[in-house]
Amino acid sequence: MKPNQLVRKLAAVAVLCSLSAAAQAAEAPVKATKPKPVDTTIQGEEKAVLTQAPFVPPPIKRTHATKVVVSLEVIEATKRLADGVEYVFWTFGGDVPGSFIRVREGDLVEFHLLNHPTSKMPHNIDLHAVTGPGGGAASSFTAPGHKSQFSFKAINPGLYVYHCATAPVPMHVANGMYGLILVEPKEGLAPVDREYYVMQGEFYTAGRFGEAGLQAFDQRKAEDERPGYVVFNGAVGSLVGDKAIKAKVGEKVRLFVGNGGPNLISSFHVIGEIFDKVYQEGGVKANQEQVQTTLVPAGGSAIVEFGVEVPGTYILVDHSLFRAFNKGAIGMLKVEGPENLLVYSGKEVDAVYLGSQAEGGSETGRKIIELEAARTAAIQADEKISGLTKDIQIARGKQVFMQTCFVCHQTEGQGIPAQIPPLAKSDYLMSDKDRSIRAVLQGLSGEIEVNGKKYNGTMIPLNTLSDHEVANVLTYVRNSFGNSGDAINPDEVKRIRSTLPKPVANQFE
Ligand code: HEC
Ligand SMILES: [Cu+2]
Repeated sequence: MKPNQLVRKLAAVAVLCSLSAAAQAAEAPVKATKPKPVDTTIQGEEKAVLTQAPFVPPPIKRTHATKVVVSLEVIEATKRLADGVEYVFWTFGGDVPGSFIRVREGDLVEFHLLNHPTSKMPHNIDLHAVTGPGGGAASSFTAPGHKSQFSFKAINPGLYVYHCATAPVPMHVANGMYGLILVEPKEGLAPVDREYYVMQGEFYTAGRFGEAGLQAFDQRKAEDERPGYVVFNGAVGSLVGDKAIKAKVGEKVRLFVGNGGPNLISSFHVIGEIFDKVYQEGGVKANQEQVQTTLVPAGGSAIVEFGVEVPGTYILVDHSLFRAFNKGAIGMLKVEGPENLLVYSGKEVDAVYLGSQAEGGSETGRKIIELEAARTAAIQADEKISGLTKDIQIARGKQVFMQTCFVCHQTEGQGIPAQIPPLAKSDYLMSDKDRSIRAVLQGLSGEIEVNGKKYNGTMIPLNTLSDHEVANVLTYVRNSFGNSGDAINPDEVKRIRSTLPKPVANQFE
């Protein structure tokens, strides 16, 4: 190091020391960090520019390594997943995917992870760019309303995924806790005209794709790898319509493509384009040319580059096509400029091709959801229709009866003398709704009296039936075999189920 560099470095250290001393004085006590050996390759210090998808921080012009301070805030926020559909996202920087971080090979990254005081969960970060146990996870574990700091040297260039690694890890990732960090090689990347950030991820919602309202995370669907949504950049329509990424004819486009998963591998494809170069799996070597579709592993990435020769709309998809057309994995690149009839002559048909997904975020989409909600409300308020609802329950309940109950109670509910009590014209059944619900959920044993006759047998608990099935089958028996009564609502079953002790077999779930 030259003497003037040394002076500059010492000055920077002095400024930092006074800064951190001031910060410590002003805020709650910070746990002491270990003294670090001095890295003489590092010159100066800068604050990382962080961007939200689809944007990427500018290329690094520096020709030396520096200390880069990254401050990333974890925020848990309810946001739009699709029109009329909301989800509680856990985010790095307020959005899914997390903020894009760009550093240079050899840089020293001082990482500050802040967990917003309104968070309900602790979080941390595992950056695949880190060489060290857990990729920073243990050093960055941060409770709500706290912040952590650790440093790492970006030894390996490449495009890396980062994600939360707090237990249960898959759930944190499924809620949107992933993003990309680019460690530019020392010599930089070849210049292009446009760079964009596209990251795929799946969401496991309780409701099906498009089901309106706030959607809860569904652990079972996540285990079964059956997402309701597969999307680019955190929501259906993030890259559609006026949110499409843009380029001009004759330009070269580079996409930094990530996949947060947590489960699915993406078959990334741009309809109407061929990737001139692919940096497979986010490495620094363009190791393949003229590629139609490239795989992006869960927890991995790829860099693709292509020139755009013809104006029009190019559709980004996961070429597992039901994900694209039925679960949201669609984006758009809009290219403007003069036609090039030598390369392509024809008309754009994307509006027809995309159907309703072309309307992402639009007025029409919202209107349809409002009208549908109004229709549902009107149906529920209409007595004629709610009467029909009871008939539907009875019909469904009959199916349950013929599968589950009739073996004992017999097809006409007549029971078996001295062994199985009748449900037909049963005073015991009709006199107590809650007791009949409990009989099905919990089973029934001990002496009972039905229509003046005593029974002392055992009915097994049928608690694997859903709330709807129990409500339907009891509505059926209460309105068949000479009985007539009101319907049983699944909510009543739910309420009673919640008061019962959990069956032994399920206690260790
Ligand atoms: C394995 C045989 C068996 C099955 C299956 C069974 N039950 Fe029962 N059920 C009984 C027995 C035995 C009793 C009497 C228990 C006692 O003596 O305490 C009973 C009692 C009842 C009673 C209270 C007595 C009455 O007659 O009103 C109701 C209500 C009832 N069962 C409903 C159902 C429904 C609904 C199903 C199907 C979801 C069902 N049971 C399935 C054997 C069965
Ligand atoms: Cu987390």
